[in-house]
Order: sequence, then structure tokens, then C-alpha cells
Amino acid sequence: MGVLNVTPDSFSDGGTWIDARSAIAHGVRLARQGADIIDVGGESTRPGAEPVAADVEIRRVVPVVRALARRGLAVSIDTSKAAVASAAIDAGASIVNDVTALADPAMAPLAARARVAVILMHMKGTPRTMQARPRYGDVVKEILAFLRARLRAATSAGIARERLIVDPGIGFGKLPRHNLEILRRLGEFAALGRPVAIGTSRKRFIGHYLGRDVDERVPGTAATVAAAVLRGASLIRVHDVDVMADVVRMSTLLRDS
Ligand code: HH2
Repeated sequence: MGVLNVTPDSFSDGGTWIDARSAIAHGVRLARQGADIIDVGGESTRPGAEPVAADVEIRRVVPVVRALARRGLAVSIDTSKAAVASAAIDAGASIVNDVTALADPAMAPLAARARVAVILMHMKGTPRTMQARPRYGDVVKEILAFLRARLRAATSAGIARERLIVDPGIGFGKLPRHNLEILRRLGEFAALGRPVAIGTSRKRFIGHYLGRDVDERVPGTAATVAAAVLRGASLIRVHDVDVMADVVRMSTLLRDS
């Protein structure tokens, strides 16, 4: 999955793809580089980010989703607002990537009606507050319990179980050591019986351990991607598809040979 942030303030590529034409061109490039899905987002969820109004988010993402879907690409919409997801689905998105795991009460009925796939992600708190001293007993157990409950809520709302994907939410209310533990114990998420997605790309914990700025985190990201694939992840959300497509292919071979 290639990341396409149509935002002015995303933590690593904010402002780069804010005009629709360059965003569309970048989406096409990500697909050529090997992304099977383009994840289009119009609101940053970086720590401390301010929420964006639905109409602003819709104006940012819809032209991009429509253009990419028309080219036959699989598009996911990275949003937690049902109004945005609805507009993106009408424009051709087939996956909803919801970092709040269906917190908007209108989201689950919409996804059920539209028969789209849904990524349910764990976050502790909100982007504004989530990095303020997050505490866990057993971080993996707590996330597993949350995801199990959200899977149940999603199927109760009428979303077919085979359309659901789970994501532990790297960096969303987690300290660096929590992210390492999630990656080390990623195999435990197989117990949920659904494909596991993971997004480590260029994230802060990599900078924390390696002392690297955001544009210097590609090698660190590659190590996390390889580890995630070896431990069973099936959907890898990254910015640097050109490099990570090979990392994914090679680690998949190592895992399955
Ligand atoms: N991470 C980000 C955004 N969406 N979705 C899923 N399923 N998993 C993730 O780990 C995830 C996500 C944050 O990264 P990015 O989109 O690069 O930054 P920003 O939120 O600042 O736009």
C-alpha cells in the first residue's frame, strides 16, 4: 500500500502532493513502483495534528480518488469521517482505512452498505493527545482485546468478516518501546484470524532509535518492513514504494521458502 497524503501538514510528505495534479501523478507512480493499493488521505493524524473539516477533506481527496480509480487502481480512503468515506466511495474507493476503527457511528453502516473492505486500526487517545505518556500493562494483549471488540462491532453492523483487516497502529499512542514490542510480537495478531496491516514508514520511533531525521529513515523503515513480513503481516503501508516493494518481495520469499 502506497501512501498519498493530500495534506499541507503530514509529518513526512506534508505539502508535497497538495495540488490534485501532482497527487494523481504521484499515485500513478506509486502503482508503477509496485503498490497494489493507493491510500489517499486528506487529514494528517500525526501527533498534535488539528482536525480538518469534512468538506475540506472531501475537496482534497475526491478528485484524486476519482482519477486514480478511473485508471483502474485500487484506492483506499484514509479517513475517520463517514462523510469523507462516503464521497470517496462514490468516487471509486474500495477500502476504508479508519485509524479510529469505526468510531464515527455512521461509518460501519456505510461500509456495510457499500460492501467495501475496512482497515480497523488501534489508537490510544486522539492524535492531539495520544503521545502524552501512553501507558499499557501488556501492550499487545490490550491491542488484541481492542481489535477483537472492533471486529465484533463491525460484523454486528453488517460488515462481512472477510472484508476486515486489523492494524496495531504503530505510533498511535505508543512509546518507542511499545512499537518495538508490537513488531517483535506481531505473530500474536494471527490469533484474530484476519490479515494484519502495519504502518511503520518513516515514523518517529525509527528516528528515536537511529537518530535520523524524517527523510533519513528509509533504511530503518526497511528493517521494520522485513520484520513485519517475516512475522506474518500481509499489508504494508509505506511512502517509499520504490524501495519497499523489493523489501516486501524478498522478505516474503524468505518467509515462505
Ligand atoms: N499511519 C498513518 C496514517 N494512517 N493507517 C493505518 N492503517 N496504519 C498506520 O500505521 C497509519 C495509517 C500516519 O502516517 P502518515 O499518513 O504518513 O502521516 P500523517 O498522518 O501525518 O498524514
